[in-house]
Amino acid sequence: MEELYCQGCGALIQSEDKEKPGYTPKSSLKREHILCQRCFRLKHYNDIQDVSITDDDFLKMVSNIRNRNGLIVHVIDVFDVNGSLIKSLPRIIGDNPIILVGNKVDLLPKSANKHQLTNWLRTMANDAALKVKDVFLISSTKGHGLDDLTQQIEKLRNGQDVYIVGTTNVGKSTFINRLINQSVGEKDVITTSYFPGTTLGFIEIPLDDTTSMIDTPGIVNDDQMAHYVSKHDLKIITPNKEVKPRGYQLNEKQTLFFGGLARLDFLRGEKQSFVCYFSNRLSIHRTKMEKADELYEKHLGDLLSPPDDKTLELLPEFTSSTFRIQNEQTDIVFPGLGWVSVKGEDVTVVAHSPKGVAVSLRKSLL
Ligand SMILES: Nc1nc2c(ncn2[C@@H]2O[C@H](COP(=O)(O)OP(=O)(O)OP(=O)(O)O)[C@@H](O)[C@H]2O)c(=O)[nH]1
Ligand SMILES: [Mg+2]
Repeated sequence: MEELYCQGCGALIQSEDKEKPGYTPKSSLKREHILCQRCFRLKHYNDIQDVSITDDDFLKMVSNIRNRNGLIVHVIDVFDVNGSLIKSLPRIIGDNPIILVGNKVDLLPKSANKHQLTNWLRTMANDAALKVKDVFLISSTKGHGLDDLTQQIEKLRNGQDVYIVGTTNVGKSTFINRLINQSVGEKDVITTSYFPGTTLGFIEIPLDDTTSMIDTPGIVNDDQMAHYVSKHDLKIITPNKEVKPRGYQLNEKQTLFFGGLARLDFLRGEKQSFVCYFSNRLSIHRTKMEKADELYEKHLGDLLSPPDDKTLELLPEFTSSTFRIQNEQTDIVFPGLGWVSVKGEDVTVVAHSPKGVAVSLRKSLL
């Protein structure tokens, strides 16, 4: 019998085990385009079914690219660069050439300077010792920047296959859907969702008679906040439109809570502005540092929410790190949540985040 693959997620179609990827009832196998039950439910009910594939299985699958030839398009999420840039990419894709693509630019404030941002991404790639041929900024949902990128892909691929690679949820499948939509008019061919781990196998979209563009499953980065929150809370912390910067003039010994998922204490320094870039739906709460512990203990889950009850079960305890920032506009990054930008004329802050989601500093993005 011919092997069939789900058009939405790339899983091998089977009719034996409902719990395993690719399950499709026998009655649906006669259709021209086969969609597995999980994709069907995701598309029509936005309901995700967990599958029995481990992070390691995904990594192994994608690492097959090492033994193939093609152009690698490494898609990252500009709202979560630290969480989505894969530093170990060469181990996964061998010495194939790489184009770096910052997706979801529509989430950044319109005032963001695109040229500067592109250079900034190039620096981040350099710092991570990733050699990239070119850098692009796009929005797959809005369609921004796609023409320049596709032209460059065509030029650099040298008649070979193109692999779309990245951490989960950066928008790889949405990007390909956009291209399919532009070329043949069909919409939402590949399954996409705001849950991590949507694509389960390689999905080949023909570019010509002999070569394809290949969607791949997302590489899982354990540091990502997404693994510690409920589906409900994931929706709240994931921005879905342009993020409005929220500025706070803080005196030392004041604290900001980001829901109850992270906390920033302004320990020492002159009064100054802290500009916060988080999903507009995530509430920020200001308080005095001396009252912060009590507030957290009493109001985690209500005033300070998310976490909801489900997230509370998953969420590791807070750990804290102290940072001293001098003389440079700096972002304090809470991976997968957002960041706080400070001018940093000698500022000491203490950042609290769930254990495993490590806070870091970077030169300001905006
Ligand atoms: N705001 C915004 N959201 C986007 C963009 N591209 C994708 N998304 C959203 O990001 C989420 C993940 O998109 P997918 O295309 O499923 O991501 P993926 O990289 O294929 O994810 P996996 O298959 O899990 O690895 C969805 O909710 C998309 O709507 C974009 O350009 N802007
Ligand atoms: Mg996908």
